[in-house]
Amino acid sequence: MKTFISFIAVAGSIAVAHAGITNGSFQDGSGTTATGWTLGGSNALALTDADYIANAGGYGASPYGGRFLSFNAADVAADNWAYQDFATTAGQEYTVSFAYGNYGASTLQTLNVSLSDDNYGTLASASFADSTGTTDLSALWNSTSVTFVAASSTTRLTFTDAGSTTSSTDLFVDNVAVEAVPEPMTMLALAGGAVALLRRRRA
Ligand SMILES: [Ca+2]
Repeated sequence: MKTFISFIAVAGSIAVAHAGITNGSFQDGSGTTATGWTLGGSNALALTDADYIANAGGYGASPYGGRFLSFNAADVAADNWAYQDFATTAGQEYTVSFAYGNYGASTLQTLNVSLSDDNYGTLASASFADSTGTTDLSALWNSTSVTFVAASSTTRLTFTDAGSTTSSTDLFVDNVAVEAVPEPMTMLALAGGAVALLRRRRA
């Protein structure tokens, strides 16, 4: 029996390496849809650089490919959202990284990010604000991350537009990725290797 449990533990740790977000750069989709994502509210859109350049007077291009997620385009109210459920291993720590930015006027934009388990219990949540707007699609991005510990085999990542200002300003999200945080023993092994290298250099 002990052997059987050990086998499951090893299988679980192998599965962690394959966890990930589908279509984290919003490149796959058609029109205003994005493969792997559920977009909701009155206006959460996966749009292209070309849409913005043609319709909103922007210039440049997203460094994360030609498509990205846009909230409150065309000055509609905030409260829109986008979510995706992805495979996780309970007890494993993960980091969700992404880029967000304020397109248009320099008014406050706020992005809420939450991770929830399969009972909709909140595992982590954070709020990101950007009050510096630009119409340069290549320059508006801020890269950041949120860390959480999974509690079930599926975790839901939700982005919500929490901005109070929507006139002449849009909130963008792109380059979403999830990675398992190495276990403490792995970190110790890596640190041990670094110390050994330093000792070798000094010798
Ligand atoms: Ca993209």
